Amino acid sequence: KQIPESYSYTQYHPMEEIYTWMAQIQKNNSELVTQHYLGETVENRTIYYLQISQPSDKTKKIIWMDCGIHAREWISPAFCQWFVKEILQNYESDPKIRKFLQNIDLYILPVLNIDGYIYSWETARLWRKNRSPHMNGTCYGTDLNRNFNSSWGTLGVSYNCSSEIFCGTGPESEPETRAVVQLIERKKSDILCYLTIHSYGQYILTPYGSTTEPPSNNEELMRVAQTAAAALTEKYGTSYEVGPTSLILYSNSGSSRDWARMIGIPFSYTFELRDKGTYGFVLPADQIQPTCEETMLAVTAIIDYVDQK
Ligand code: ING
Ligand code: ZN
Repeated sequence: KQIPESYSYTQYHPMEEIYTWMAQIQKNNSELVTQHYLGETVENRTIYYLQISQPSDKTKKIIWMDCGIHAREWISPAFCQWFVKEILQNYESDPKIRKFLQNIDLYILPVLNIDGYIYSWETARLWRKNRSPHMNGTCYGTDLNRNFNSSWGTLGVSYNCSSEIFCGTGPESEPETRAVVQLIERKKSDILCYLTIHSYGQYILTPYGSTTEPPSNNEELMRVAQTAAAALTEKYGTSYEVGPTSLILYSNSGSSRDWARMIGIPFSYTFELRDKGTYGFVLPADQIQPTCEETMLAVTAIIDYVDQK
């Protein structure tokens, strides 16, 4: 497979370069990768996701992974790109990849909150939300991870548009949220697993964040996440905690992970990548490689498990 050779996976990239990267990945790997339109942002930028599919007539299950829902969590888009690179680079040599791709298509969204990501690069490094204007343009941004239709607006949110956790004017009020929801709703009977990548804190979070009532398959969800975390730790000793947000952190409503589980996707997890607060959102570029390597092991463990289902 052909990975654009000049692209550095150990640096953070501005959005323009990620757009170019996506187009190149599809062009160089056209038998495996398709770039699809997902929707548009508040500021009318196009959101794309990459579909990695081995050619065959079989109907396959889907694993969804989104990155860059929060603008300042730069390690997240870096991981989605790393993940795509690893799959393509190892496709020929690793029979495990070819085997799970017989049953599974990968849908990878490198950056959902594109407007926010650009704003974080150009104006305010620690910007979190999208860039929707409110109150006649006096305050900006909805927290996209409070905007999904999962007990929307009830817990761990704010109705004040200047808050970091402003949940929006209603469930799915934001075009970025609706873009994800429309695709996932259309494909949901085929989606086995929904992964959403954030930072920081070193957690694999299980549903739910909005209630302490466990999902029906809680035991299995926990067991798979524990296995994934153990695989991750084995690489560099990085410690991860596993559990439902509502128990190990604090409750919040409107997250994409809760929503995905609530509409019936059996496996739904939030990853909170490195670190535990030393650098926080501003994780130095020299940690991109080890972070992505260890996270790759966790995600692969989840894929391997759901493939056996
Ligand atoms: N964390 C997620 C957030 O949306 C979360 C998940 C929720 C963590 C509640 C802790 C408590 O806030 C990040 N980093 O965005
Ligand atoms: Zn986040």
